[in-house]
Amino acid sequence: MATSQTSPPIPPKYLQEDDLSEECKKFLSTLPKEKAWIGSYMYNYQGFWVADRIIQGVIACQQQFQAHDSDIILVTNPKSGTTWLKSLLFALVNRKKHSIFEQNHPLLVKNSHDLVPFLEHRIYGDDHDRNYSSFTLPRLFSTHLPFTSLPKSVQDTSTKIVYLCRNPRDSFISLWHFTNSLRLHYKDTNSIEEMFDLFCRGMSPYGPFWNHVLDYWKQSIEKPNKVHFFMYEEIKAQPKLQLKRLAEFLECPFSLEEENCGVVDEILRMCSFENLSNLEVNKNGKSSLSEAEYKLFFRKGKVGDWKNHFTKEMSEKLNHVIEQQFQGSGLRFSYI
Ligand code: PAP
Repeated sequence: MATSQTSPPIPPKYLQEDDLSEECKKFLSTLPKEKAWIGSYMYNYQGFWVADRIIQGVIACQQQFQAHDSDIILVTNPKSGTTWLKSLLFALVNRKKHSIFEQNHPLLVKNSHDLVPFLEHRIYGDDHDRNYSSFTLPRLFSTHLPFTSLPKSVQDTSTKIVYLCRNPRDSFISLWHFTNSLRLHYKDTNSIEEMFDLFCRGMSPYGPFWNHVLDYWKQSIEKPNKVHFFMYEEIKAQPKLQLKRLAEFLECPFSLEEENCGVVDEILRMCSFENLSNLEVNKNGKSSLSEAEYKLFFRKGKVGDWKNHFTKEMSEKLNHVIEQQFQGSGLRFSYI
């Protein structure tokens, strides 16, 4: 009698590990490895932790990406507000080309990850536009790469870097939820205790979290015209002020007329969690590159959700780590 055999469902692209080149697999075998937050393993490359699926793209962009003087690169630790700031940046920088009052503004039909690509999420040399030459100027990109691992041309040109930082407590909670949602394909989740331990030991994607933040923080002090450093919590608290500062840093300040016409307010409204998370593309769309559902990038969008998850012991442990890692830097994270 024939038995009916069902083959396991094909995993989404973000979980596929078999499309790595032989050369890359060989290289990975020489690196320290640790349990990954989503797939099988993450590897320590140039002092930071990165998933095997991404590493090929990281190396390719380091070798091949050619920055232009007018480029703008948004940098974040994962889950620090990347999707939000990509939207704000796109709306801000392209406001002459796409009026923020336009009925068919690109942000209404596309997720900001499709408008502002991650440098390391594509394999160069494929059939895509190799040097992003079809992009209009100024070109907008993003990356999670630590400062010392950026493609050299980013440092050698007048490319501007916008760094968004978030309270590590909330970044951790956001990351834990996000990676567990992606893991559902395996029908298992990672416990908060296990991932918290990895996070505190610096083993999170692109971590250690603190090294990532501190390197850009120092650069922003040394080169304030090159690196603009600000916090998710600051945008939440003073959105108008922070957006205007960002516009000044990018040398595209708002005119009085724009302010009077409500352009600043409309950009903030357009990019608000409430507006973006309710758009069709963000409710039902997914990334063509990774197949991750866009709705996963909109969870709560709040400051202080960590308090709903941390035990007293977790709080004390992370306070201690934060104190140790950031002491003397001048950087402060609120407990709110
Ligand atoms: P990424 O680094 O993987 O691209 P990222 O966009 O930084 O992810 O993380 C998503 C977080 O930003 C989520 O936080 P939460 O889990 O604490 O809720 C998400 O809700 C939040 N977020 C997304 N869009 C907005 C927005 N428009 N305003 C405020 N927060 C937002």
